[in-house]
Amino acid sequence: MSDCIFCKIANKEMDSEIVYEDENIIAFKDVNPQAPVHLLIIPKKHIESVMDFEDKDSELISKIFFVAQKLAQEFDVHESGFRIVNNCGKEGGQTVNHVHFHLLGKRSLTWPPG
Ligand code: DGP
Repeated sequence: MSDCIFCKIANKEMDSEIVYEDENIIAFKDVNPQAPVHLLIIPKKHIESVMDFEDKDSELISKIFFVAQKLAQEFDVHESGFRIVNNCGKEGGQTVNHVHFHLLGKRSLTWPPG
């Protein structure tokens, strides 16, 4: 989608600190980090939210979690613990309408979220 900032990041039309990339997935540092480690993992193709996942995306969705696992190891939060967050829709707190998974770590995270 031409006006989607995460599509622009995926297409390298916009700068970001990329930490992982393959054919279908890209991960980069959040511009407004809420923890010392705050990464965003996204599919390169434009999918608006979790509610738009289709059966054909199942391999992609699974891969996203394996990328999260790999990044948790690389960013050394695999033992201390970390959180994977998806905000879906308005009341879920989604502000960018290109599905993304936050990986947060390196601080003690509280529950429940605000
Ligand atoms: P959410 O609220 O779940 O939709 O999270 C969107 C996140 O995206 C938020 O933590 C800030 C981040 N973000 C927004 N614009 C940019 C950007 O241009 N670059 C990067 N790296 N992150 C962005």
